[in-house]
Amino acid sequence: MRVRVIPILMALAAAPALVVGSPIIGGGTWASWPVVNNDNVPFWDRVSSDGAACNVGYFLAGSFGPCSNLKNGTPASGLEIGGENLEFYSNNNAITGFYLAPGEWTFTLEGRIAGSSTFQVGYYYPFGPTPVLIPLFNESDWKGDTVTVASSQPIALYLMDGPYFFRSYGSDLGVAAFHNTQMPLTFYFGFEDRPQGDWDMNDVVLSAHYVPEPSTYVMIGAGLAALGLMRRWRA
Ligand SMILES: [Ca+2]
Ligand SMILES: [Ca+2]
Ligand SMILES: [Ca+2]
Repeated sequence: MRVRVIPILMALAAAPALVVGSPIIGGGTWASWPVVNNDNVPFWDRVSSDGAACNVGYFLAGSFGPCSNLKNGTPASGLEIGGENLEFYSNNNAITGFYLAPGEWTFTLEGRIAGSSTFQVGYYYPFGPTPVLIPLFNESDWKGDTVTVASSQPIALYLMDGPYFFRSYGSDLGVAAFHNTQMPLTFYFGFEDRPQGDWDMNDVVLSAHYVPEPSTYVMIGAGLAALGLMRRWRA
């Protein structure tokens, strides 16, 4: 019997990823990395007013810059996390709404490229009765600064700069989501900051590490305990 139980235990050990699936939820799917060439396909691969190789795709994959609106605290070479392993979230290459699954999200400020000294980026509860904006970072924060959010509800992301406002779910869409297939619980978010802007999505870039909410582990723990009882009962 032990021979048959061990594979089940191994499957349960891998269960957090299986139970959760993608914690980026909305009307899209993960699409493989395109040619990054400023041709408007997909939606974030636009000519940036910051320079010839300055949209969020260049920032993530490499060959980023030189970009005229590079702010202090933004890496001049981008993140260089490898285009071949990247995917982006969309519906048929179009900008697509999404929110983030409940759990623990640790956000890191990776790029401050907004042509502004007054931006604020943060999160809100997209299904709450009252939209409350909770800031994560602003112009006084630096690349590498982190904030951890533990939420039992889904959250969505926003960027606000004076009268300009974009969010990841609902109307005013202006946020793109990415991940590296080699790092299944790490995500990247690129923001646009102007309705009449260039849609290069490089104006603020966050990375985020996700830990599923504790109830997921409670369920898995209960499953493991039940298996342990089964093994004892059968022995
Ligand atoms: Ca393209
Ligand atoms: Ca822009
Ligand atoms: Ca920009």
